[in-house]
Amino acid sequence: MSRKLTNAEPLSLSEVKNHLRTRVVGHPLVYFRELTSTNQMAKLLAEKLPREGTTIIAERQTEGRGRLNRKWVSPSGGLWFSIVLRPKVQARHLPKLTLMASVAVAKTLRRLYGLRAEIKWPNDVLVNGKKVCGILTEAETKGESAEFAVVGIGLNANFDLMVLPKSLESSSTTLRNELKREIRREVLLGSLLDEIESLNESFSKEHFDRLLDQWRSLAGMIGASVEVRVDGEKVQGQAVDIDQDGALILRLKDDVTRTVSFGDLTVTKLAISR
Ligand code: BT5
Repeated sequence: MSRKLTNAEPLSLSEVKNHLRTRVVGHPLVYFRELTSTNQMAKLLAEKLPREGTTIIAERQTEGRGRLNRKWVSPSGGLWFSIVLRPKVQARHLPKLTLMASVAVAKTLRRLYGLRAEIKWPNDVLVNGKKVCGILTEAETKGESAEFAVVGIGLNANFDLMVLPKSLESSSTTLRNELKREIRREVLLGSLLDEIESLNESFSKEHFDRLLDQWRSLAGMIGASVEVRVDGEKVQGQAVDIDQDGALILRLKDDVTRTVSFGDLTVTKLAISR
């Protein structure tokens, strides 16, 4: 007996457009059957076109990338896309775009499918403790100001977990595996772009407090014991909060506080209740 592991039906752009209520994000919306990486293409276009909102989607990526040039596995049936944003904020605020995108993804997965999606600092969205989405923000800056940012979102949507390499099976999930059915990616993409447009409007007005509050209410690891790998060093402690810049605040042994701006986090013991 053979089970179809991926959905071969291409994304319908006209259906996405029917669901889209945005003025900026998703205009234009450009779809490719295959690309090396949507972030790579979005950066190329951002350098040539002055507009904000260009969104690149690929059915599959041959060189999908995570942070530190790690490989992002991107088979067909997933939702792999990148948005060009040009927020008029100082360059130091740009890392918070990743938080913004993670809020958009977690809120949308909760609203559309009733999934208990949780954010894991700094750039993951998890369902049932497993990674369903990763975010990669890359920016071009000029001195203190931001030229543009590309927010790349990878969401494991309509393919079976077995499509991913064995090494990722225990840490990852897909929407299809969680919901036991396929979803309309067009509806999901349209809703995500709507959410991102509205959060990006607040972002551009520097209403970061609202964003950080939403982030806190969706973050699963606050209060948990965690280990963060930062440049080869392992920092252990309790995740207490994030600061104004989106950096993680940890309480170490002896009540010492340490703030980390980037790293890979593993939850070692869940918080009892929040
Ligand atoms: C990320 O990096 O999680 C960011 C992923 C961003 C992907 C999107 S897709 C659209 C756009 N175009 C791109 O080229 N990239 C963006 P990081 O936190 O460094 O996690 C990378 C790690 O996640 C890998 O080393 C694997 O362990 C794991 N991984 C790879 N593919 C995965 C998948 N499909 N699902 C779950 N985990 C995966």
